[in-house]
Amino acid sequence: MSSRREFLKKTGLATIGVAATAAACQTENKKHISQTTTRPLAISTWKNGMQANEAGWKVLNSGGRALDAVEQGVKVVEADPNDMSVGYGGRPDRDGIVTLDACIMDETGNAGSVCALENIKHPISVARRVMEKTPHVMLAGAGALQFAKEEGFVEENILTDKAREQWLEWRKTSEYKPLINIENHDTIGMLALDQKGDISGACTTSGLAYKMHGRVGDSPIIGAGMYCDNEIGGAVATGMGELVMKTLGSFLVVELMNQGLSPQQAVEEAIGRIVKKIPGYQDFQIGYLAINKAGEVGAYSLHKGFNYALYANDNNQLIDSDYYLK
Ligand code: SD4
Repeated sequence: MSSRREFLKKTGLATIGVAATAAACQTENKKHISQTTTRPLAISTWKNGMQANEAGWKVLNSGGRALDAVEQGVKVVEADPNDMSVGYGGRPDRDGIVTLDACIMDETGNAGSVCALENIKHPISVARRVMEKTPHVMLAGAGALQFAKEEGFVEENILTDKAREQWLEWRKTSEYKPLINIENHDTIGMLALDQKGDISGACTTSGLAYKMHGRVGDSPIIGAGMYCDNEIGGAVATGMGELVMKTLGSFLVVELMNQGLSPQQAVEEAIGRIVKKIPGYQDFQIGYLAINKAGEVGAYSLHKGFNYALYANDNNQLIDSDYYLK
């Protein structure tokens, strides 16, 4: 056992979250207390996580694999034209092209990812094929599209009229100015713990609206937008990807749990790392979710306004995250 873990054990910090219930954590003094659930559980970023959780729960509740739950869950959001940060209906880059980033990780530590993928509605399923059918982890751009087509995915226009009209409006000024919680924060990151106790995660997005063509964010980067270790837990990130990439946020959260922190302590520490290391962090939103093997859950963001969906104990709930900048 590491000395850090021994220290945490001695001070009782490692077990501080164990007795908390989800209800108790909605109270004012929830600082550092992780919500405890029973398995299975599904947790997803933002309000659209509610529909992802519904689909994921069907898999989990019938004894299915966490990997299938997260894929089925995020696919619902990818197909939804009203979510303008993910898949079909996503906002384009500054040249009017929708480019998609996604990654997935299973309970064995296998991972797959695609980035800057065009014209495919379900990048998460392409990422899964990369994981399962290639010796690689990540395929980019034209190569990812070529692979998707070889695998039978159909090329289609995923730029909706609504997204195109908004982009044409934006082009009048071409001003790129992120607005906290509004610029493009509906990326879906999802984690699941199945009945067997296995953990998987998925993350999928069209990235920041009106980004430079070719820009890739944190979401498809294993360890940045999402990371799972089946012996420890999993984490997902949302928000301004550059800040998450510079701190390798999701890996950091999982590693902090490995050192003995609860999910809530770990996500707060990872936000603290951004605060410490990245000047100007106040101008951006970042949200982290984490789970561990015991079914404890953590959520934390830089700014007010991050919410997430937690499906546990047969109940799907939208919960406001605690945050740093009070
Ligand atoms: C990105 N992290 O491309 C994504 C955007 C996001 O909610 O999460 N939006 O930087």
